[in-house]
Amino acid sequence: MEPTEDIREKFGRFRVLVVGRANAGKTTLLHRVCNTTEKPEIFNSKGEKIDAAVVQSSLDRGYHEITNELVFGSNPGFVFHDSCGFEAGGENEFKMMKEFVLERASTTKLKERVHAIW
Ligand SMILES: Nc1nc2c(ncn2[C@@H]2O[C@H](COP(=O)(O)OP(=O)(O)OP(=O)(O)O)[C@@H](O)[C@H]2O)c(=O)[nH]1
Ligand SMILES: [Mg+2]
Repeated sequence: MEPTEDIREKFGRFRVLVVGRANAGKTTLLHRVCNTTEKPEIFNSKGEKIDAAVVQSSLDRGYHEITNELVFGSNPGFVFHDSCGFEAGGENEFKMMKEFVLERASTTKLKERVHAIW
């Protein structure tokens, strides 16, 4: 077996964190790369599915829980963490992102690690 296939088997799904300025188009980009207009399935950090209606109102406001996992049916091999954009002068979003990255960069479980930051 090729080494890359070997490691893919270990982490199962590729985990990507998306960060950037508020309103930059991060969420739109996720839909584009997955080539879909469908709504992603959203799971909380415990892996429990979240009711789409509950998150919709918060999605409209551009607020996203960084620990939530977004999975598009068209691309089940990818898990996305869609972070809340950084507003000028808003330190809180940046702080939450930093904490999340620090935790997920050091976890020994390859499955839970953030594999790429976009
Ligand atoms: N003109 C133009 N508008 C875009 C583009 N990408 C996204 N938009 C629009 O920009 C707005 C913000 O897009 P989002 O994808 O919600 O941006 P976001 O980075 O997820 O925003 P936050 O989650 O609030 O930080 C929406 O109204 C999009 O329709 C683009 O490439 N060109
Ligand atoms: Mg967004």
